Amino acid sequence: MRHFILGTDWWTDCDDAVAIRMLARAHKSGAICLDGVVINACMEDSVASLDGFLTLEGCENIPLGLDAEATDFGGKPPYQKRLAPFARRYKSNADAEDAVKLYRRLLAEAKAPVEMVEIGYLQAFAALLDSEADEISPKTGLALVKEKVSKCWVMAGKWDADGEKENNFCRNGRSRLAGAAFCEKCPVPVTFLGWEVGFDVISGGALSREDYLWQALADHGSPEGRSSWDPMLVLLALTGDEERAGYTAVYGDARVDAQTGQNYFTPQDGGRHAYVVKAKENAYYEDLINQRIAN
Ligand SMILES: [Ca+2]
Repeated sequence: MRHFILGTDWWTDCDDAVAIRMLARAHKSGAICLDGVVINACMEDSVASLDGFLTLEGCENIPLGLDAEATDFGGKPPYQKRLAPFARRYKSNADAEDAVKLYRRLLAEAKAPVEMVEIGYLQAFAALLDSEADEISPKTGLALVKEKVSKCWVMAGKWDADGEKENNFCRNGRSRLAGAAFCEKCPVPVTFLGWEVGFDVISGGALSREDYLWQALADHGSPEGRSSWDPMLVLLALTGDEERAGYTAVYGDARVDAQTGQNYFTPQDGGRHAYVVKAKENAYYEDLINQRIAN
């Protein structure tokens, strides 16, 4: 059984919700185990709305963590107000475990390799890498990741040219520093899926109008479907292999400028980083995502 920990901004956009349905369904069917979810952008209803969404998806026992200091991303997503009343376990942000503590606890307890799926900002992951020994584990965060994590799948960056800017790295000072630190320090293989891959792959428009996931897309202003950055990253992670998932992987070393958030890539055989380039038509990915989220 493959194990995953998800990091999500669960913020103003709705593609996280599409992606989380895909992971939740894979978890519920027994295909994978979703060990926990960390929210890395903190809004008034972040935790309650995610608990509400997972409850509606039939996944009521997945632990949630939050970076409660990440209140500086701005925005007011209406979909969260709509989902928060469905919360059962986590009624407010205060009910969630600290993001780094949850990462550390899940990794310390892990008996099998864990794959990290990141579809938001990287500051909580970067803080994990910097974390020291504590009551949860005598190991540093870096050592825990090295020992327990087999692979990171990350939606971030724009890789079709050097010096490009993408939201998950560039949003604010916190995300820029985190992107730079993550690329520099993460000790295990990382595959990035960039902005250029997902922007013109549109999913979710065929959902039933009675579906609360469709309502989240509509609340975002995307009733006919939304760009598929996060769902494509999750589809890639669930497939578990870049080529089988319909991509060409370019290996090398990724770098993010800590001041500007611009990303750079130096191709190199055997590099610890990769970014993916689509090898199929957009409809290929759209159909697979829409099948996985359909009622
Ligand atoms: Ca996201």
